[in-house]
Amino acid sequence: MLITIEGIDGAGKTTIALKLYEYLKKEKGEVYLFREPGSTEVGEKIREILLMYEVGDITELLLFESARAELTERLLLPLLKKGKIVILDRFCDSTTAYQGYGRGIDIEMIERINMFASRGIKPDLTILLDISPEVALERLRAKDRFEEIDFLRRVREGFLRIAEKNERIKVIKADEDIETVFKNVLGVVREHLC
Ligand code: Z5A
Repeated sequence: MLITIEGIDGAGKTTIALKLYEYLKKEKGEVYLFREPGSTEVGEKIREILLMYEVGDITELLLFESARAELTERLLLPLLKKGKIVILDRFCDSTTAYQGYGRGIDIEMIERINMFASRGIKPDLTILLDISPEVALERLRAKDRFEEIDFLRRVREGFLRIAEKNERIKVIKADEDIETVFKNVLGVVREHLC
């Protein structure tokens, strides 16, 4: 089973993904937690490149997709074939939301490249942590990070549009306290694991 966690920066994905991982590990035993971009040697190098250099929009898109292809090939395909539970902090929906709705690259083309890089793997469940960019920015500011609000607004709208088109995506309000958000996430996950 593949569970992906999505949302704009500061929505609480990493916090919730880790809590879910710890919970499911206790309940189910073998569970894996990965992040995009990253979780493979090459993927982590790509993350470093993306943090170090300002690159063009197409380069950025292809770097995210390269990290994804590597993660898919080395970890996702083998583990999912064995029936393992995998939690993934961001996946294809992030590319559609950020590079498509955020940067304005053609959505249809992004979806085709997403399919190609992920070898057609579809998450069984996607948790979309939805939060206003204003609240998310406050959280990021506390960590000395600054993002552009208009960009985050477009990305959030993008995520919500993707959710409207996909049954697998469950939208969870992420502006509540961590325990409440986690309880709501768990409710949805439990329904899918039964
Ligand atoms: N990106 C892309 O453009 N295209 C792609 O295809 C992919 C990614 C895969 C890095 O992603 C960048 O890559 C990101 C999207 C882009 N762009 N930017 N800019 P990332 O996932 O590594 O980075 P991020 O989304 O910016 O992560 P983040 O800042 O760590 O956000 P988060 O994981 O959603 O939140 P968090 O770390 O769990 O929490 C942030 C803070 O808020 C932290 O201090 C928490 O303690 C706090 N927090 C969390 N939940 C709560 C609640 N409920 N209440 C109060 N405070 C909370």
